[in-house]
Amino acid sequence: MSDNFTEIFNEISGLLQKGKAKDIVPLVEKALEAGAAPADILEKALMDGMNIIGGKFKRNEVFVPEVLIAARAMNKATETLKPHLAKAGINPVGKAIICTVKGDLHDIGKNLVKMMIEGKGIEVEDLGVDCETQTVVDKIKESDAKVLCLSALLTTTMAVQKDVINALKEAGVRDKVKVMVGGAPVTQNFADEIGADAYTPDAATAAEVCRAFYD
Ligand code: B1M
Repeated sequence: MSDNFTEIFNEISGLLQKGKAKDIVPLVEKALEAGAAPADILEKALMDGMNIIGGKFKRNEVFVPEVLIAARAMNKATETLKPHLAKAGINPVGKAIICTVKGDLHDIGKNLVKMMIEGKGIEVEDLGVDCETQTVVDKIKESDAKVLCLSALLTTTMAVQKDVINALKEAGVRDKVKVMVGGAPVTQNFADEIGADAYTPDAATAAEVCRAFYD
């Protein structure tokens, strides 16, 4: 089925790599109208493009400005996809909180995790990027959210996930929430080590595991 869409997916991936935020939205809409599955557009077109840019960034073939404009195009395109991915969820079954931890500005993965969780019928409050540990603790104290999702993309900031868990313990609210961790450098071993309730490698699995906490 997705083979029918290979050409348009490649085109979308190419536009993302060039950071063509304006051009990418109509093409995503065109793919949707042609019957492409929103999850396939996400994975086979957008994430494909982002992975290619990521590889080039790693090899010093492109630099921060190119990555930033690609990221902007990715965010525009995922905004277009959002209602289609969220269709499955009707009335929220509960609430979750998400953020990228202090010191970390990467938000594309977090936004995808948020979107996929929303697609499972869970209301998600987004505390944004570079989020102070104390802000997270205060939010957990006042909120009835059942799940806290922490994203970290840097080897230096994954340790902040541990700080958040420790701060929740110190504030006496650790048992109020299930803590889910993720992000490229995070592993199951690390999650176990810091006492997180769940680790998932990608947004789709994160949404499934998160939903299971409400069932
Ligand atoms: Co950054 N950066 N970056 N960067 N950047 C990485 C992460 C890096 C691996 C690139 C590289 O060297 N190959 C590297 C980290 C190295 C390391 O620590 N080991 C790196 C670096 C070094 C840096 C800077 C230090 C660069 C510099 O300034 N010299 C700097 C740090 C800034 C900061 O945060 N303080 C920096 C800056 C940036 C930009 C601002 C230019 C931009 C971010 C723009 C934005 O997010 N709005 C950027 C980008 C885009 C990247 C890469 C290229 C792509 C990240 C991305 O969005 N991927 C990245 C290289 C790469 O990953 N290939 C890189 C797509 C996204 C869908 O995937 O975020 O992994 P990801 O999310 C996945 C999973 O990880 C998972 O689900 C998502 C979807 O399936 N997931 C979760 C994420 N959170 C989860 C939470 C969960 C569960 C799953 O549960 C709660």
